[in-house]
Amino acid sequence: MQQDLFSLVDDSGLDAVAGGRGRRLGPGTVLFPGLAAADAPQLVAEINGVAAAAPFRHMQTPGGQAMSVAMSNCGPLGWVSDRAGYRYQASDPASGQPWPAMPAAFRQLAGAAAALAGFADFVPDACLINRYVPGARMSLHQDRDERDFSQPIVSVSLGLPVIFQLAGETRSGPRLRLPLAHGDVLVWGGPDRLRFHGVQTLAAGEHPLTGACRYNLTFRRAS
Ligand code: MD6
Ligand code: FE
Repeated sequence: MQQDLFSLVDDSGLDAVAGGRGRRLGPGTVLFPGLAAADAPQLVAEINGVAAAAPFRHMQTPGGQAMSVAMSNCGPLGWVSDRAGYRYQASDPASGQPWPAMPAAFRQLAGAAAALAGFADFVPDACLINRYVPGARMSLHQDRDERDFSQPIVSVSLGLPVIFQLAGETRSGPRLRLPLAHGDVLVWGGPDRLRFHGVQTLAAGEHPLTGACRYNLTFRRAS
């Protein structure tokens, strides 16, 4: 009863998920503002550890252009792009070595966020780490290099804020412009799994934990 009265005066209750910790943005999309903020110092330390073994690099698109976002990976599989195309592979092409192990804190955060969004038993086997500096962007794309589209994706933003664009299953049509800030976790899957999305150009700034950059962790079940 209390709940019903409250919802009359607070619209935000209508799309609340997981006791108000998440906000539903689509049938399979939930944003958890600040969910990773408390863990962020540890997450950034783990990123630095991964990057010591598998340094950030600007991969080439299949068309031969260097991407503005610098990338690394951890976990059994890593996402790579080069003239041959996009794919997942178990070794870092820069070193020939396996990607660094996925830190337990990464796996736990991804599994917990997916569960809060209603995707039970998500066990990622790939974590792509994106590093954006001012001027970097990611153009509109679909994530479709994974084998099983019934598995969700968990995306964690750290450091400088950015505007994330969310379209439908075609490039054209209306786009939601979603600000993503430090510690925000976005989970999507189910009917939203193939939505087009992109990241607008990062603006200059300084973040106390990451300096002049934004990191994004994208957790996926690739195999
Ligand atoms: C980024 N993220 O936020 C890039 N893809 O830097 C993605 O491309 C992405 O955040 C699928 C699901 C969530 C994402
Ligand atoms: Fe993506």
